[in-house]
Amino acid sequence: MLEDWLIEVRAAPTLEALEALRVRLLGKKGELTRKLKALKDLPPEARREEGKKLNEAKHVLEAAIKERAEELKKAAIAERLRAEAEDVTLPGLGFPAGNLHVLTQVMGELVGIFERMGYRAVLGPEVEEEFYNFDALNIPPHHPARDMHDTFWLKPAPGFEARFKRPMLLRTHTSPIQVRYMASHTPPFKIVAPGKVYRHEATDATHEAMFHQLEGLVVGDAITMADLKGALLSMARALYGPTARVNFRPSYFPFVEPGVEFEVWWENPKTGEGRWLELGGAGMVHPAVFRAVDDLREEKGLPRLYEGKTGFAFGLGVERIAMLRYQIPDIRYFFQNRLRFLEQFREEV
Ligand code: YSA
Repeated sequence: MLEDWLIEVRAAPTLEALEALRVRLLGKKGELTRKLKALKDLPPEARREEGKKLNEAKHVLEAAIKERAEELKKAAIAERLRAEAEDVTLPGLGFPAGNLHVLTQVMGELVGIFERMGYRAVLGPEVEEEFYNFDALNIPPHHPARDMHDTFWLKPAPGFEARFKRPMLLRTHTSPIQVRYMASHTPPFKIVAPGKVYRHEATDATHEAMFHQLEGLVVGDAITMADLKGALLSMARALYGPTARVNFRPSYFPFVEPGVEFEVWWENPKTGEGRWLELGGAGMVHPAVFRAVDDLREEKGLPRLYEGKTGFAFGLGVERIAMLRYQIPDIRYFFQNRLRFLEQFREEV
């Protein structure tokens, strides 16, 4: 009898089954309990003997149930640990990798092309003084060229008037960097200056109120238009391949003389069709700009350096180059920050 019960106890599959078994054997109406209750009907001799046997059996059974309960509890914990374990050897999920904005990539490529030709890349402020953006570039007040650049003028916040010693604006082109660089450096030098520029213009497929330009400036002795054309041709070939050509059309910018607009012959690699694309303005640095720079240097107590120097400068729109390269039909796509657009320009890593 006891042996059978012990077998059952040790085989109880769960804590619930074990509890049911305990009730069945040791509960108020349990099998063993009933036997113990029945002792009173036995003659005294047999009662003592049977009572001893049954009480021992009860203790053995209780100990066995306790032992089995411990076993089952341990097994349950082990099972939970197994089920909830993290597999630290699994490879991670990984983060989606970001990528540089397509315009940042194109700007980097342009700057790299010029750096390989020995140019130094420099930056200038986006919040600029009227003097550098216009006056020093031979665009005096009321000059009609100011109308070509619809300007965002800045007003000082109350209490900051003292910081605005001269009228301030958001630069309308990267050309003010020419003046800033010349005022603090000794020629000869070759620089390019990439950056954001701002114009208070109505937006359409090819015009934005904020866009990017790349400025170039080379100053030295006996620099000519041929050097300018050579520099732009090298850029065009690096960008669009050996069939690229550069064309100059006479144009007017107050800070160059002669001034040109330059266009690049671009052949669509898919169709083989070619066309001229206007990329920007360029020319030979106007003597009035050299004079303004020397006046500024004199004000700062620096020697005049630019009389008799020659130089060329150019400025181009970066969006236009990117639009052409990737057949992007609308400049506004660059700045809408839609991932579906931006993710197309993931760099290979
Ligand atoms: C000219 C002669 C130099 O010696 C040096 C620089 C220059 C360029 C001059 N500073 C300038 O800003 N000329 S520009 O007004 O014709 O702009 C140059 C280029 O910027 C344009 O050819 C065009 O590609 C781009 N651009 C102009 N307005 C834009 C624009 N791109 C997008 N949105 C706009 N609103």
